[in-house]
Amino acid sequence: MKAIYQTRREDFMHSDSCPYLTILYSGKAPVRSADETYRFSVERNFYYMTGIDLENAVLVMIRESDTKVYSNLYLNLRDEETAKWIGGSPSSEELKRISGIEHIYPINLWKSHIHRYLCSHSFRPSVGLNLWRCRFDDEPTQAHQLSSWIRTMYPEAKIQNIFPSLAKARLIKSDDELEKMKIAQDTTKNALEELYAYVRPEMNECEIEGIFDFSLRKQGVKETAFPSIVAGGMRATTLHYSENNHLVHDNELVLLDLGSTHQHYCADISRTFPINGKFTERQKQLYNIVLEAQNRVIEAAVPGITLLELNDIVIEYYQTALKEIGLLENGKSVKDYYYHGVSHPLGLDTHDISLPELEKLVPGMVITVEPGLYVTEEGIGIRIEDDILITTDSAVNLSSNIAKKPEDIELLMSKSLI
Ligand SMILES: [Mn+2]
Repeated sequence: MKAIYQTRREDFMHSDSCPYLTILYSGKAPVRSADETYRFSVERNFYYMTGIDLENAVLVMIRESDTKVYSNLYLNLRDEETAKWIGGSPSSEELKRISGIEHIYPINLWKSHIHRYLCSHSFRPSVGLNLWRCRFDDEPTQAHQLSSWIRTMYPEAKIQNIFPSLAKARLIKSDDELEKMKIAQDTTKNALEELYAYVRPEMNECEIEGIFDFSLRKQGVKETAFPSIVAGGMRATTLHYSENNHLVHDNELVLLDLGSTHQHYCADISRTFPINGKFTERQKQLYNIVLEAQNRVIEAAVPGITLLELNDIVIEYYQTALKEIGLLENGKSVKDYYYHGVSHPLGLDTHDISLPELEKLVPGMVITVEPGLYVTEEGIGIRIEDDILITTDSAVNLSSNIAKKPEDIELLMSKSLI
């Protein structure tokens, strides 16, 4: 049977305007201090094409013909001496089995190999590199450095940025990817239920975060999708609050924005709950407005609609709902209480690879739906976030098992573990 990654590479290399040669790096762990590095996190496009989670590796894909794609993997398998210090690496048989790549070579050979491809053809070779950078002042990546090297050494070669093609490919999730995303949902659900049964007033946010992490570890999950947000009371009105080190007092709400992973596929869930296990009437009133906004967006999430249009649904509903409860007085408008987008693509990255022109829903896409409401004058921040699969019919809520009705959350919180 063909490895799924082999089919993926073939589909990618045969897609429209794909270059003759494509190179992806797995990346390496950044230096932390002295001889320490941060934990390695594989470059997701490399992982998407190989299923291999090792640093300092290079994938070279070559489109030999309209039907044939050659893939070479370059990396150093650890020798016995290195293994004594940091453990062994998977065997080349294991790497071949996972990735479907037949040709595995030591890393020092890869530039001499591409030299052959770049020099031995009558046509002008095109080389695909991922030249994307998040911010204009980010350091050049290995791909940028390679691009400069190729431009100098092989001026006849044509460099092509494959970021748009990668975004298009990763946007639509295969069944295999959806399976992994569902597992990340399940472990998130279990950890949240454990958290609900454990929390108490006067608990520190970092302890609450610790319960979530501990539950994930018990389920064999080492990696969260992103640093968890655990924000009590007023702090929940800071969208990307990251301190997680304050006590949460009786009668306050806690906003959680967190997620588990499975083989790097992310869950991204927000839930808001009362630290003492019981919503006040006012908290419930505000909470139900957010919940209703979320339901409306999920219902509208069908192919053809844009992420911006989904956000307009929230704003339009809030115009009426917030007015009814007296929040839109004294010159206040919806944007004083809601100031972010409702949705982003989700996958191997939490804010998954995307392009502005791809922000129109198509079947197979997974997006978050996360309206919020931030009432600073009352010290209340609420966000409810689920992960949604777009299909040709109605949207499928991948997080539907994770409690979100106030009464369901209260029930889980009444099951005390201590
Ligand atoms: Mn999100």
